[in-house]
Amino acid sequence: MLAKLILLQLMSAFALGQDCLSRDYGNGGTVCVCNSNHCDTVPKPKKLEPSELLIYTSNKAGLRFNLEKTNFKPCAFSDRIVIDPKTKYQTILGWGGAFTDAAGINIASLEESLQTKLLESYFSENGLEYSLCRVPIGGTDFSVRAYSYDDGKEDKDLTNFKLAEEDHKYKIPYIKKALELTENRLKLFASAWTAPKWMKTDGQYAGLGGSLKKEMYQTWVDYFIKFFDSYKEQGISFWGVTTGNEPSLAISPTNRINNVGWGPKNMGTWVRDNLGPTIRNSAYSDMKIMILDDQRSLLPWYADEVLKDNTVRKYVDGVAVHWYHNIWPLFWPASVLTFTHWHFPEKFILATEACNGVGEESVVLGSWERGEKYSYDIIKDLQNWVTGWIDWNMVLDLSGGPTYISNNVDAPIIVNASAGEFYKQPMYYHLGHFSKFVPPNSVLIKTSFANKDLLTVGFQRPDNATVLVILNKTGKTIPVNVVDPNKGVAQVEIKARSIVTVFYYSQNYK
Ligand SMILES: *[C@@H]1O[C@H](CO)[C@@H](O)[C@H](O)[C@H]1NC(C)=O
Ligand SMILES: *[C@@H]1O[C@H](CO)[C@@H](O)[C@H](O)[C@H]1NC(C)=O
Ligand SMILES: CC(=O)N[C@H]1CO[C@H](CO)[C@@H](O)[C@@H]1O
Repeated sequence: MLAKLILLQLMSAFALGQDCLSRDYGNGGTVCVCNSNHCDTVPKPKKLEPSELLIYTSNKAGLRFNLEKTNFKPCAFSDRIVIDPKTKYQTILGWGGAFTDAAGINIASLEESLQTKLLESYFSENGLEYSLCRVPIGGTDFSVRAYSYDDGKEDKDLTNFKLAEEDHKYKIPYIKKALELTENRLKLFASAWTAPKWMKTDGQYAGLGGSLKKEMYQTWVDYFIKFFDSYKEQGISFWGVTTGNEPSLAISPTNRINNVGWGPKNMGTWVRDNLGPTIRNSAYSDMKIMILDDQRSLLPWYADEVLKDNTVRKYVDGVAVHWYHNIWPLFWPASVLTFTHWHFPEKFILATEACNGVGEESVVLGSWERGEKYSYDIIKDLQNWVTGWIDWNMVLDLSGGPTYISNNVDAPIIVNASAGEFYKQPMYYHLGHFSKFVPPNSVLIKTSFANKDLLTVGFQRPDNATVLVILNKTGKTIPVNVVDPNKGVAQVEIKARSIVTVFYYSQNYK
């Protein structure tokens, strides 16, 4: 009888997607363990009655996408979140992470059924439904060696250009799996770290002041096109490209990350004379071109300088920003993103890289605080016109690698290959509270809320569902009233130290 009861409880937990196999490493939170027999999932929201709304909660105490249901009622209370579906802001492009060599190496270290569970955790209908991912053009600091696709002597015609072993073993197979799992809805954008040494002024992958030789401006774009051609041959096409990862690294005397340095003036010239016209006249003419791909602290200045030339402005679609202002949070408020939006309202702003563990302990298993840092940053970005948020390495090992320059950091999924397990960190759930419920083409809507202890952001989805994501970093549970002028009022309890997604269909839903 007892066994039957437990079984029943287990079954209902599974149906609700509450099947986290919890483990506490003593770091202020828990991970969910996935092994060859088990991995927690989160189903898509089901059809609802017009008056119903769903509340998904993950919290420090161990809930993961815990589902509760409540109803709108026709009267109002105080302390409320008021939805204003008529006031609309930016349209969402997507959510995701990066297919680095390190991610692929860690996926490959698992047996095949566990590899599938891992990719499903990010991409399937029962996972986070990632929609927009980054693919490095060649190696990054999260590779096991420094390389480009055309190493050796100068080769201006790129006759020796060739994808690396890493592409064939660690990127292409998993990108194809992800495309399959999303029924090809997954969009990809590419970012290059370093050019071949012979294209660079310093003849190195990561030297101080290393930039592109002027006579290589076109060759570097031809190299991008060869990369797109090579991936196309493998059945993989790209939605976008950035001007290159973190051009400002080249001004740091201690930098060890392979890169190409760009000041805004030269970047503008290169986009105007080479990257822009070549892409627009290629087989990839619709590809989105993003500038910067670097720290928020360079805004609004850097974008102002690059885009002040109208020809450059015509070629560019968006501005890509990284999250490492979180290391100096006071100095670079998210409002610089809004200034950039005001200066160039037709350009989208996309957050293209983020991770915890820089300059601190690399991997902290179960850290709820690191999850909160993700959702806090996402909400602040969204409140300042950002259209999507892309994580860094999707998967790392227990040491936060591999990385050939020992630049170890944290990731939302950590693999323990010897145990045949992987661990879903709180960061995975914090990002998932957005990616799972806010598909591309959702639009930000206004939400007004007086309670300073909660951060809130609201969306209208293309299917006319309304989604609210609410972060409570306080140690107290906060009851709130969700007020929709067309629906009524629903009471929702926002648990202590939690991230909550509220989901319901608006009156326009058919
Ligand atoms: C990883 O797996 C090994 C082998 O089972 C085990 O000894 C070790 O404790 C695991 N590490 C963590 C952090 O769980
Ligand atoms: C969403 O609302 C719009 C406007 O009322 C309507 O035209 C559209 O058919 C609705 N879509 C769905 C999926 O209900
Ligand atoms: C959004 C947010 O972080 N709100 C609050 C969460 O709780 C802490 C501790 O009480 C507050 O300092 C934050 O302002």
